[in-house]
Amino acid sequence: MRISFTLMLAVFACASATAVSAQGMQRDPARRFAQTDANHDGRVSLQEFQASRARRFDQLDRNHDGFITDADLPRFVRNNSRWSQMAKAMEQMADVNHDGRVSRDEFMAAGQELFVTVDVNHDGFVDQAEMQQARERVQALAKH
Ligand SMILES: [Ca+2]
Ligand SMILES: [Ca+2]
Ligand SMILES: [Ca+2]
Repeated sequence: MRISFTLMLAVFACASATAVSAQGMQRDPARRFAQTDANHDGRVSLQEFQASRARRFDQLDRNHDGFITDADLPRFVRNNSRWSQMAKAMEQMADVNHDGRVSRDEFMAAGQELFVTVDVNHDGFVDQAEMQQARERVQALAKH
């Protein structure tokens, strides 16, 4: 199975979102969108997207050493061979300098690439429909 870089990132983002909702927070995708849309204009700019990714990095870097490594992956990801395979492949692709861990800069650069992919009509903003489309692509992927 071949998976594109950006879809992989989306899967990883989705997995971490699931981890967050497993902790009883941010269950509702519409609410999650509203939280990312900081100025509440109904669309997410790159700036808003990256601000939310910066927060996500802090969530993912569970041992707070400034890098995302296997050790930071939630147990449900590590225990699921498909998820962990995807997460590892994502890490390898985001790990631009190949030091075996994903730094904040590498994570943010990967986020920029993800934003461009999700912004299907290339107007510089991601709206709810585009977000939904991205979610469906990830869900379809996870079923294979
Ligand atoms: Ca906005
Ligand atoms: Ca690295
Ligand atoms: Ca757009």
